[in-house]
Amino acid sequence: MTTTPSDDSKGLPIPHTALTWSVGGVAERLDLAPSTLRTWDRRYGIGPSQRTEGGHRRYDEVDIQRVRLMAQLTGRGVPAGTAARVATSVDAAGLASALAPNTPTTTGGHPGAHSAVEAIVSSAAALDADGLARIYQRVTRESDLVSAWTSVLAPALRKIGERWSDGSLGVDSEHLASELLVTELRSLTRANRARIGGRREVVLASADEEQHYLPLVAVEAELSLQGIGCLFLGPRVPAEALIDLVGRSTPPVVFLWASITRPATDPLWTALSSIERPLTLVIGGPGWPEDLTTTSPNVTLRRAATLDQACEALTTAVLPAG
Ligand code: B12
Repeated sequence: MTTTPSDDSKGLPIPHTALTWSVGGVAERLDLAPSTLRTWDRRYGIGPSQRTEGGHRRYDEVDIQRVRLMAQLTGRGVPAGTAARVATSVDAAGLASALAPNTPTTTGGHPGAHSAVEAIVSSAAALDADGLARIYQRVTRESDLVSAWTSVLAPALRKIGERWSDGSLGVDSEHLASELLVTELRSLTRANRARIGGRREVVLASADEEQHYLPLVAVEAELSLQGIGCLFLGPRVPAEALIDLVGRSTPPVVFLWASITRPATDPLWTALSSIERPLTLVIGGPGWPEDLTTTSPNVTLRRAATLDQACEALTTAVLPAG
């Protein structure tokens, strides 16, 4: 070690300093094995920006914070290759903000939400299927599902959507990220099968021509935790088929999702007027118009803005009062 700067507080702007550290010094400071530091340098380029004349590694403050971020991400289960891509893609300011103890994020409510979102998006961009599966598993087991969805999974999906839209991430990444999330959420539902038995009390469907259905899978998983089973119809359910189903059989509780803006004259609303038995219809997603009402006396229409609200409305409709 050449010298020991006294201030090592996390999250402060990283000082530009001429002071540099040896492998041993960094290892001691960050509580890592020297061999780990050498491996990260050799394999992933997470190393010092300088060497002594004799070829010894010399880390400056920015190098050290990059190693710290690498250690933090791998410590949370992010695969080393993906963590390295994240750590090398940010500059000094990005490192300071990623390492800040209470990084303000748009997510909140889940430990490490900000870096989990980043890790999901980076793993999707890198088509790192194993890494994604591991992060999803960790995130869904670290807190309750509603928090995990609201703070991490939905923000990550929105970010993936933005990156797809600006052309910086391919549709292959979008498919991979959603497929693996479906797998993870379904494993939660399967784990609750015994609690549900054979009951199917809520119909889950996406609107006509609507391909997005991930929120249905999240609702299915959350309801399964509460012992409520679902009839999962999935994406692109024609209005007539849905109305026919709820007209002739149980259950009379339906959750309907739309991400894409619905047509001004949605056939569903015409079809709903023919319903002859009581139906609770909960709608969710940005595709529905603001001012939706139904004239059918048999239909109770509820709008849910969040996963939590959707599950609350569905549970209330299914479970006997009191
Ligand atoms: C994954 C994905 C896909 C996958 C879907 C896989 C699957 N199994 O569902 C695939 C690749 C198939 C796909 C296809 C398409 N997609 Co897409 N897709 C997405 C992505 C990344 C996530 C979808 C999702 O699950 N969203 C649900 C939550 C996470 O997001 P949200 O609805 O914005 O959340 C808000 C609320 O709904 C609420 N909320 C969040 N979670 C929940 C849960 C519940 C239960 C409730 C009630 C509320 C709620 O909170 C948020 C704050 O307001 C979104 C990005 C996005 N922002 O949604 C794009 C996105 C929806 N897709 C988009 C597009 C354009 C398409 C395609 C038309 C592309 C194409 N040209 O083919 C097709 C759709 C064709 C069709 N007719 O449906 C656009 C839609 C723009 C628009 N409004 O018209 C988006 C927004 C991407 C973008 N930024 O441009 N897509």
